[in-house]
Amino acid sequence: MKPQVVFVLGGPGAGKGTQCSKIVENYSYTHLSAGDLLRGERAREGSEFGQLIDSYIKEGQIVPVDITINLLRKAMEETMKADEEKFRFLIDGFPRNEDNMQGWTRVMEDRADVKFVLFFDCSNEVCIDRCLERGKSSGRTDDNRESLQKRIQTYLQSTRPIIDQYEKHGKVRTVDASRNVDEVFADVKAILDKEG
Ligand code: UP5
Ligand code: MG
Repeated sequence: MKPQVVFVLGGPGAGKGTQCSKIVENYSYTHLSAGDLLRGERAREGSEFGQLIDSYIKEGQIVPVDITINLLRKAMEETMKADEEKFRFLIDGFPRNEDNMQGWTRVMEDRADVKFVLFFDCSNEVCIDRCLERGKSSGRTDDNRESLQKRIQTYLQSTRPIIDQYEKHGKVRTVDASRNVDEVFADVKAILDKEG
C-alpha cells in the first residue's frame, strides 16, 4: 500500500502539533513532526548533524532537506513495517521551502501520495504569544523573542510561497487557527470526514 500523506503547515505556534495529536486520537493517522524528528536527531548520540541542526533551529533557518527527508522516510518505513495498516501520515511542519519541495519530489514522489495540505492560518501576533507562553516551560531553544522573529521571517519568506503553490493546484484546506483548540478541531474534523 502506498503511503497517503497530508502535509500540515502553518506558522510557528499555529497549533500544528496540538491538532495532529487530536487527529491521531480520532482517525487512523500517524503523526510525524519534521521538527520533532530533527530535535530527536540533534539529541542522538553520535549524530553527525547534531550541531548543524542545533544552529539552524536556533536561527529559525530551514535545515538542508537531505537530512529531513531521510528522517521522514525512515520514520514512515518503520511505521509501515511494524504495522501495514498504518499507511496514513500527517507530516507536520514540512515542506517549508523550495529545497524541501525538491527533496520530497526527488525521494518521495513515487513512494507516497500527497492528498492535500492542511493549513492552520493564524496571525503572527497570536503565533508569537503562544510560543512565548510555551517557552516558559518547553525548554525549546527557539521559543524566545529573538528566535521567534527569525522563525516568523522564514515562515513568511519561504513557507507561505509553498502554501500558495499548493493553493493554485486546489490542494489546500485552510482552517482559522486563531480560535480555541476545540473550535479549530471541529473544522479539522469536518475536513477529514469529507476527504476521508
Ligand atoms: N496552542 C495550540 N493551539 C492553541 C489554540 N487553539 N489556542 C491557544 N493555544 C494553543 O502549539 C504551540 C503552543 O500553543 C502550545 O503551547 C499549545 O498548547 C498552544 P503547537 O501545537 O505546538 O504549535 P505548532 O504549530 O506545532 O508550533 P511549533 O512551534 O512546533 O511550530 P514550528 O513550525 O515553529 O516548529 P517545528 O517544530 O515544526 O520546527 C522548528 C524548527 O525546526 C524550524 O524553525 C526549523 O528550524 C526546523 N525545521 C526544519 O528545518 N525543517 C523542517 O522540515 C521542520 C523543522
Ligand atoms: Mg510543532
